[in-house]
Amino acid sequence: MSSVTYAAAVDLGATSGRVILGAWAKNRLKLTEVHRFPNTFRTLGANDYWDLGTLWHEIQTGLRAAAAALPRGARLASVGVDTWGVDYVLLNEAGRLVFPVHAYRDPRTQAGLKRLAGTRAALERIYAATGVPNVFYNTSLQLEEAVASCPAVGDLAARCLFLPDYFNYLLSGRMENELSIASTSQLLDVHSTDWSRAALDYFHIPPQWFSRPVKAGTRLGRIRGFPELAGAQVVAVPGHDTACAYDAMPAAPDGTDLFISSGTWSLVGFESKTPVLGPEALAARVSNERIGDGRYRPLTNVIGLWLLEGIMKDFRSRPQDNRGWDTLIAAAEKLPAPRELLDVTDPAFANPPSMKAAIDAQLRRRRRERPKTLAGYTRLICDSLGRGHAEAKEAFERMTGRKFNRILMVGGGSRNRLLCQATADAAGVPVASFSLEGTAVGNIASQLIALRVVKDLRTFRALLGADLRQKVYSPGRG
Ligand code: LFR
Repeated sequence: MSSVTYAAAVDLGATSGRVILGAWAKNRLKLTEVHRFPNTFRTLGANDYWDLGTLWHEIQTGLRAAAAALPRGARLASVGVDTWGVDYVLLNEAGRLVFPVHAYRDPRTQAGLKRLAGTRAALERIYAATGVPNVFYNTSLQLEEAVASCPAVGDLAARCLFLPDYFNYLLSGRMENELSIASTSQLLDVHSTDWSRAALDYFHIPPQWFSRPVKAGTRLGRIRGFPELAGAQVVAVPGHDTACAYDAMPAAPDGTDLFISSGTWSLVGFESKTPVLGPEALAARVSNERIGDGRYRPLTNVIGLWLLEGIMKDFRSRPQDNRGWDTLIAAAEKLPAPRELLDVTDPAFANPPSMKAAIDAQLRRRRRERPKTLAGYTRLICDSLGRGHAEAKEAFERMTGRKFNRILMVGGGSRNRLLCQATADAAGVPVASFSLEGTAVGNIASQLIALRVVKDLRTFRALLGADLRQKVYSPGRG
């Protein structure tokens, strides 16, 4: 075997996708972004859809770019795909799409969401069975709506694959459901690694659409359709981007670190051998998602940079590049701290036609003044998210009796000084932010372990941590 192992991570986010080539040599990982592209859903009539053909085209382009970026004579050992959670594809036996692929922000689940929210006994039963709270984007609600609005889909579809599963299928020819992405659905049994019959029945979802999930690290076979990558293995890495991001964090092995993967969503959570369940966990919307090996990642989903990304559309003065962002953040830092913060749990922020209008409406309702400038909104949003992060930490400490001494932050938001500082101030503990492409690193880590180049995740984290730049934000500014 050559002393360098090359692995490609396909990492799809709701607003952008990337293909990253990883080179692992002498216990160090070097990443090269070989392709990046924007992603967005499209609205047709009353519904929102992903443009799957474009996504696949971009993945192909990215993998070819990865092949072209390999040094002469080198071979790609493997490929892995991760995406945002919950969204899925319905296929017939031959692998043909039998239903359009909706985007999770599609409002079609609102009726089901309210129905379940209004039936206390069912809400508690589904939470006890799956460990996942009632959130508008859940696959459970999406599939319930698909079956109810198009009953014929019950006959047409033979399989339900989550998006990473589907791209793995296109790459390898094998249809499998991977565990971490399956755990975002609200259909997996929280006490096993198989599906919850209670949840499938409640949402009227045909159980035969799913196969028993495989653990992350399963090799699916050799890549097909890419002569330039012949021989590369397709590995079912943790298909959920958040699972990958968590895997990449160089956490202390004693469990005293809280994790934030900060991107379009802020995913605040930790690793655990047991799920966090019960009435308080349900009220705090704790989602017991899974690590690729079957353990738990209890987390809460705080709305995240979606607020900031959303507000940008309403300002022509929005930043165009990194320098523009630096200037904006510096201007926001100079402003006085807002007296009142946003209620970031406001459902109006989920998918508004204008984020500024949605924020202004909340401020008006609460008789607060609105900021005058983009910097003012940026300050308000970052401070409000910081408080949201801190509240999630306090709730976890209350529920588990654990104490988190430090917050580790990866993802786009870890580069946002204002957000990191606001989080440290509100939470009262240091925030260590890593200049780390978290999702891609976790994706590649799983491949290296599957290839037996690295022993296990603990070893990977220790090696990575030794090599990583971090910036620590101490609490106390505010
Ligand atoms: C982040 C993420 C979150 C999930 C949300 C919707 O990209 O995967 O973990 O809750 O997208 O799928």
